[in-house]
Amino acid sequence: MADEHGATLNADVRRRDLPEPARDLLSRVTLIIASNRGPVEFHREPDGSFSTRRGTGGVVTAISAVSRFTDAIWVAAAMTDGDRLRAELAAERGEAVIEPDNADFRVRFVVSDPEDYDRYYNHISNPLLWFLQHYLWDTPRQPDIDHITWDAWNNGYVTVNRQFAEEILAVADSSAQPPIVMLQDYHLYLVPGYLREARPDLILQHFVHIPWPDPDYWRLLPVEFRRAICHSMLANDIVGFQTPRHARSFVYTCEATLDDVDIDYRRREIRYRGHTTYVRSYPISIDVDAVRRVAASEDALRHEEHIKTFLNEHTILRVDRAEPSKNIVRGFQAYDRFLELHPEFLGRVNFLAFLVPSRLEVAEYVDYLDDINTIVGRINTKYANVAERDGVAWEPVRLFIGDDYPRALAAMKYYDVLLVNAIFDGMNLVAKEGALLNRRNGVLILSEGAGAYQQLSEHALSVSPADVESTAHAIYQALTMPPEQRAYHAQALRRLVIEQDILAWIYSQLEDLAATVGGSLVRA
Ligand code: GDG
Repeated sequence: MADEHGATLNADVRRRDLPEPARDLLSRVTLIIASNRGPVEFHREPDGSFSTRRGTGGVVTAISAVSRFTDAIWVAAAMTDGDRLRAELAAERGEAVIEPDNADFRVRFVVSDPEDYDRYYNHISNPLLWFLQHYLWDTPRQPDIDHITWDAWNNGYVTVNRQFAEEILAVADSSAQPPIVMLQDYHLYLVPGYLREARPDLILQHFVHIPWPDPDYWRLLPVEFRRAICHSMLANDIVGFQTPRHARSFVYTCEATLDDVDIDYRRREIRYRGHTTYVRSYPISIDVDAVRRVAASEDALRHEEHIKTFLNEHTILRVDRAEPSKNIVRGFQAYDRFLELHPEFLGRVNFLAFLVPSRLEVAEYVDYLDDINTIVGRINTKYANVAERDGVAWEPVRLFIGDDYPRALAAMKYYDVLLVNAIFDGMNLVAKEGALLNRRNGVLILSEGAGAYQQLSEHALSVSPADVESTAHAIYQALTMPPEQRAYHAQALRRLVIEQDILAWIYSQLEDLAATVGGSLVRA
């Protein structure tokens, strides 16, 4: 049995090491990671020196963990003025890579013209690709692919992807060992094609963090965009997705988009113009130790005291970036419906929502935040004066808006129900963090559209994301679940998360690289 933080489980099952073939592969290569956002930010201090701020998140942890076996270099867009200045300094000094203080890897920045970057990031990557891949369009009205979109594609997405490829090539060309390039996500779909053209010998792997929709939905994009994306993605040796479902959709999309693909469905291989791409799934997870550390930090403990004042006999929680794919508004509609159906809960349950404002330069995100505020105001007004709690009027929903990760983790310790009803989600790490940290044997309500569903659904209450009525019933079912059943599922969820943490994600990718393409390095 684990203690309430799962410490025993941790010691028992988690510390597997990097398997030998993968370790052997890493000892013979240089690992190049490329992602839009890098693992470290530079800032210029008044005395002219540079300070660095390390990024957080699973991918950074995963690469740090394997960087002791290999030389790892991270290529990323320069985000801050400090990044750009540091990149200029590196160019003046003729440094191929920058060595940040206290980092496990070196970095190289892609410095783009701000307008190109804006077209790449704010016109194509986020409003277009992200929306497409989460099926977010109201299709009779959106998207309009107009001259602005075409311009953003040709003079933004293509431009910045080419720059990424150039910087990666500069690193690869100066590396003494054969390079393996691990590309991250939808910002960089065109990079593998450019890399393969220039260096047919490179080993390329691309992990897509978000869902991959069916080929019919991709048809909303111009055929030139689709072809360019599929053509380039098939320059990879391995393409990885969060779930087998997304991997399958990718195979179908390539089949529907390109004429000359030859697909082996059983082996999950696509042959295209003499090259084979393996299509695999690697469910991402959390860094169990790091999440526990932040949750136990002074900062989190301080928040905990405050959060406790908002708990009720029953507490429902949600934690999300405030954006449409997370389905926050329908979550509140379901809560409202639950209160209508079960007035016996009036005054006895609080819904706490910790929301991080996100991508406020995209109009739909701003509108969505307004919709959230509107429905919360409506629910709180509707139930004002129906009940009291500790002598004050009951407030059924409490919104916490802001960027505060320790606070969000602190809240996860106290829910009775965690509502994760995303319409579509690559994985959804909140479901996993909650399962790890919660101390009340809380019940997970989980959308079928979340990537996490594949791993966690057996121990969660499933909801179809648009089904407000069933979500209301699920809230009731969760709040009335017998304690022993709650405990059983909560422990099973925690065990699953601990067993398959972020190291399992990176290790399985490296094992596949060693098994499928490692041999070609020996021959080279
Ligand atoms: C992509 C995919 C996939 C919470 N409050 C704050 C905050 N958080 C943390 C959460 C969690 C993370 O942010 C959000 O997790 P997601 O899974 O939604 O990840 P995204 O980065 O949005 O998205 C997603 C993921 O990539 C990994 O592959 O799971 O499907 O969309 O860890 O606890 N973080 C900060 N401030 C907060 O207030 N900084």
